[in-house]
Amino acid sequence: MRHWHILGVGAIGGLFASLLQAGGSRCTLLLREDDPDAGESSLTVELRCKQQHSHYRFPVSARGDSSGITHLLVTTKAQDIVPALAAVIPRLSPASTVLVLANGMGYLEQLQTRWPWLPCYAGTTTEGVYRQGRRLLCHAGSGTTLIGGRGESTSPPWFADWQNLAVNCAWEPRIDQALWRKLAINCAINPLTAVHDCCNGELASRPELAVEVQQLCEEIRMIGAAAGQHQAVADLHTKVAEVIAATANNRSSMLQDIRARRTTEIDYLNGYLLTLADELKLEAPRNRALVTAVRSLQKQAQKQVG
Ligand code: KPL
Repeated sequence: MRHWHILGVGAIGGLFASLLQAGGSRCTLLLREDDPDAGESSLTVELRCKQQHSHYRFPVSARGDSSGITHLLVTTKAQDIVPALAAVIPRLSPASTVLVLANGMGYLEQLQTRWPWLPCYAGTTTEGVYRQGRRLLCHAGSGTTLIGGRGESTSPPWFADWQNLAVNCAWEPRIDQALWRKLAINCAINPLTAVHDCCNGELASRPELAVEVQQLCEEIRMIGAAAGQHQAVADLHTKVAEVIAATANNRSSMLQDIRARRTTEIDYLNGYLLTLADELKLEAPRNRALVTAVRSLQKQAQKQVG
């Protein structure tokens, strides 16, 4: 069993740290210097799942500590991946493994450019987990976690730890396709909920928004197909309608970020699509308008904070 360090101890980070520990791995949480628990030597995460409450105690390490890291799970927001990794880079080596579980795309290229020697893997999950308190998580729905590495058709030895998890987790030889599928769904839902300040279900129940979803799906499908991701965007509108129905009462992560005056993942979602559309010389007016609108909401919200 390997020793995993977890960078980004939100809902997804806390869930997978708990699952890894329950499966027999060692897990250490990496906290930011400004985290209220940064001075502690350990902390407890409570995980509620149906009627069950489980407690997991983890050692804590400040990001700036000096001990080496062999296996790193990164579960920050997409825009925080590079700065968070920069804080622990002296602790990593070419023999380390970095696994990023995040929304969006574009971060793998940034990591590759900045630290070409770093072995990076990526994953995507549909586990439904949210925070009820700072260290109190509710595992509300089971999903699937797909993990892979570009050009790696078979799983490396460390993946055995992930096969021990008490959730559905598989090695995905076509990880880019899986990331693209999740990207396309998030791009069709998240910015619309942020701009219209609505829960996911309203994108289906309000006819004027349902039309916007359909038109946006068509534009995303066109960009995906032009980028060679035909499989990932096939039936996109149907898949998006299914996710909207399954998460009707949810507030998307982007709407939550806007309401909490945090930076959103827009640059790694529709912003990523726009860069691609520009490279492919495609018009993408709907994505462009949404990127502009979300960036401006973000700016306004942050002005109110500062
Ligand atoms: O992943 C999501 C998010 O909010 O980021 C969806 C699928 C849209 C659920 O809210």
